[in-house]
Amino acid sequence: MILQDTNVFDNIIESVLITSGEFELVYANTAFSNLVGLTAKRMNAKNLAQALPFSDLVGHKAINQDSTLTTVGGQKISVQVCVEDITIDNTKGLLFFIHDISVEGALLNKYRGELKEKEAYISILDRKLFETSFLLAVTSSLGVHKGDSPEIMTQILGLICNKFSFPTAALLNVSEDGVHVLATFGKKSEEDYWLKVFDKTTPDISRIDMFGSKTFSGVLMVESQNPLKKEDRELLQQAGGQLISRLEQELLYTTAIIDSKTGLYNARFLQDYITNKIKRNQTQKEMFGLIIVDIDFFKKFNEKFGHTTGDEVLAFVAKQIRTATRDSDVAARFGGEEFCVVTTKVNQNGLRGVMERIRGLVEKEPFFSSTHGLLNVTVSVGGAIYPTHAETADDLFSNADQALYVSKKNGRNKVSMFGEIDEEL
Ligand code: GH3
Ligand code: MG
Ligand code: MG
Repeated sequence: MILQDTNVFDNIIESVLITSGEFELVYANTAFSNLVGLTAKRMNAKNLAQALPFSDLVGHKAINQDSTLTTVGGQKISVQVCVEDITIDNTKGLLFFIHDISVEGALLNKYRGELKEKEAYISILDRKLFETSFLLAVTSSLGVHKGDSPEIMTQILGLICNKFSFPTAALLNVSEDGVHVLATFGKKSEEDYWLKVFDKTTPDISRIDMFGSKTFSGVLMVESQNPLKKEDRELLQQAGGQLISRLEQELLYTTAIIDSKTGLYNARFLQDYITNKIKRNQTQKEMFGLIIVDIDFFKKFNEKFGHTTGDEVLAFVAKQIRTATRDSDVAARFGGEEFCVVTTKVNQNGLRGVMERIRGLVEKEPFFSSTHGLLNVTVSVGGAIYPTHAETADDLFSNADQALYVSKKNGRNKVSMFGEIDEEL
């Protein structure tokens, strides 16, 4: 079998090999020579047999076969081989087209790997974006609403339902007193429903415990078709933590400024309030009144009926003061059985009206002690006006107190205004 010195396969990129039926070299192009690492001279039947698994290739008669070529250096190269029977000068031979796929395969694997890595990275970024925007929304909700817990809680539950596609959610508070529903959102708004499912293991209700301090711990409950994923649970816990610490702050603040026996502000709050009011009002000197209310013969309630009844009297008087004043007025328990009220935008006559209303409401409404029945309670009241009667907080308190003293001196259950008491003192 003889082939002309030059032929069409000489300069093509693919490797071409022509052998006799016995796999003896008839022709190999440069590409094949380079691929296998054999010069034309060394391309004998033995070397070729080491390079290509001829029996496998010819036996299968497939047009394209994946195979492995072994180079002279022993390196294995993945190839695709196409075998054809040919006849040259009446002699049968074989034509092999050999395509090196090792580089393509390696590249494909490399790109597949990189693509996977990028996809994983994109999904991590997506998640981070989701988490950050969610937590940001929670933080800004907490920032916008100052001191209005129910509204904040509902809004944050709404945010949670919206972001996680939950149909409904609730926030509960667990304390020594038991379980309380603080807020709900979505289709289940009845408190009873949430209290019922609180202890039960219900497949579509997930419970996320958010521990606050000893005094406050919260539970977020959400309805979701699938069980919560670990990362979602952690994210909700993080958001819940923010909410809880806000509620705790509010609770601490409330405890710091509210008198627990009466629910009115405490003395410290009132003093700060008046001091700041005067400081802010240096130029305009907008008028406001200070009223001091003192329960008459309060010691007797304690002595005759005990401290519990005494405390009930305190709560009763506090309630009457709240009823007699406007929401914008600031009412506080100032000492044992003394109360103060700051009324803004009021003149002397107006202030006297408020004082009289407080005194009258305490005297007229019957007070029933839980253990001792109907008791008579009266209060004495004194008032002074800023800046008419005093320009400092200390003077204002002292003047209102002097007026109160006059009410006491004049027989109790009375009302006196500082500006009108000089001649009486
Ligand atoms: P007056 O008409 O002159 O005001 O007589 P009073 O008895 O009301 O006045 P006094 O200031 O002599 O007594 C106030 C009493 O209030 C003394 C104290 O034991 C009692 N007290 C102070 N704080 C509390 C409290 O939180 N609860 C109770 N039950 N009593 C208190
Ligand atoms: Mg007193
Ligand atoms: Mg008293």
